[in-house]
Amino acid sequence: AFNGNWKVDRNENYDKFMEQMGINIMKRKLAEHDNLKITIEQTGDKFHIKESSTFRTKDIDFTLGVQFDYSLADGTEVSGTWEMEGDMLKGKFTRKDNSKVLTTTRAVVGGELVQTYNYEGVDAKRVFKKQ
Ligand code: MYR
Repeated sequence: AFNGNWKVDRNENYDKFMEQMGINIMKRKLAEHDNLKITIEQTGDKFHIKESSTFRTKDIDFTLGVQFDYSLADGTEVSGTWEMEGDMLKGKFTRKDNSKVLTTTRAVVGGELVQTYNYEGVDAKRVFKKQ
């Protein structure tokens, strides 16, 4: 269900979320319009993700339940896991710089890929359309 090419269509509360993450206003303005595209290829419990945005392109491989490292577009390093719960992917990542936790989910809702984010009490959402 997650497989395919997804392009960000809209954000909800993403600026506030990034502010809570400690990202400065100039980077937030750029990130709000980062034109993020992700390609998801799932094979069993293994995922290959191609991320492309105005900031960078990046390939990510992970296996459900297995911890991996990831750098956010601003350079913040996190480590954590994705797990599947029903039809929803649930991610829990810990920042390496301050040990605080970022949680995120992915689900396909009405043909759109909805990714939620939570950090220190602030929730946000990015909604992607299939290409
Ligand atoms: C992936 O599955 O795409 C890689 C792992 C994602 C880890 C968590 C992503 C959180 C991204 C938050 C970006 C907000 C910048 C402050």
